[in-house]
Amino acid sequence: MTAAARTAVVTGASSGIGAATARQLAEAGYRVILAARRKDRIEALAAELPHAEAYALDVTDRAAVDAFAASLDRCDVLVANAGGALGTDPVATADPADWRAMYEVNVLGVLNVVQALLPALTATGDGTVVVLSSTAGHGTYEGGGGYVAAKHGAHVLTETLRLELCGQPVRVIEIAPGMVKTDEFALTRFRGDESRAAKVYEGVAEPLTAEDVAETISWAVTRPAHVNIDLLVVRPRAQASNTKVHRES
Ligand code: 8X3
Repeated sequence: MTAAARTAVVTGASSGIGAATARQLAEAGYRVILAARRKDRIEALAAELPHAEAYALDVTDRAAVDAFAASLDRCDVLVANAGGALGTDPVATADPADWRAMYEVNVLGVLNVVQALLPALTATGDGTVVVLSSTAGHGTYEGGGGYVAAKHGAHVLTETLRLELCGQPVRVIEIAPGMVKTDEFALTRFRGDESRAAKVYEGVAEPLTAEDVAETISWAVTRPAHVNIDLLVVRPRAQASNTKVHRES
């Protein structure tokens, strides 16, 4: 098997951590399948990379995910990155529709791609699942509510999967980033309100970049097959916990 034949699927590959991961796995020699809803974006990125293809996919649509899986000739690595936050409303007043949407993409979206691709991952004899959770999957913060609950769900899914697959040739890796400044995460959370989105990073000297996180993913994936990085928590130096961030005034 040549290095180029090894295939990595990256969901949420149209921007941010997903796009940066697609780039880095392509540089590492993988054939990369970029999956995301925005076809124009993934097609443009795929055109820049060696051995890359774009596939328009909504991970919350199970029939579409099954059709996607059926279209693949192989899958060695799955990076389940698609996810996101909606709002920072307190539990007392948050919109249940936001909670439902966050559970759909952050938990059921991961479940869908894992279930659909697991047979192919196992068939390679050396498969790797990477789930992008978050530090929100390991502790809470005020206003985090629905996102924290969903990311805890993604963390639990990942831990459970690792237990259940023990003895099979599939590694299960969780990457939990803290504050990452990407083009869209905070903007989506605040529904396009640029000034609220900018405040998330205000005074923080160096939030993580999508490339910083992609490097951790690429590093974990490229360890020898017997080495499973169970959980990698990565934050900027200025962030000591979900609620302690150093801001320069
Ligand atoms: C993003 C980290 O702190 O916004 O997953 O929840 S946080």
